[in-house]
Amino acid sequence: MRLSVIVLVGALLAATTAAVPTSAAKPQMTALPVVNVVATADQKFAPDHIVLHVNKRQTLRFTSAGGVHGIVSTALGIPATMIMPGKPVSIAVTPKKAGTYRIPCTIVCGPGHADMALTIQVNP
Ligand SMILES: [Cu+2]
Repeated sequence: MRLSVIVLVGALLAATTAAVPTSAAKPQMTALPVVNVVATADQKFAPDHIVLHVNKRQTLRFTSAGGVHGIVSTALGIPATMIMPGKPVSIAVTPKKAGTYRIPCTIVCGPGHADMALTIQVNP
């Protein structure tokens, strides 16, 4: 009896999985890959310099390897965001203007805080 129930559940799962179209439903992959930025425990962004492009949407994924950090950039449309250990945060950015943007850490996080900054270079 128990074996037949397991077989039945297995068959139902297989039928459900098979009913989902896989190839036809996939959208064209036009999005850029995610750029991962780590806020380190010794008050640095790693990498501390990234390159984006005008009018190209890019997702930045921030994680903290130690300490609480923050970023904000009105010029790039990055809202005030806290970066905390165990809580990765993703921000979509579509730069409008070429240039070099220095984004300092917004939360006092340790002795290296004053020098902690992410540089975003936006190319045409
Ligand atoms: Cu800081």
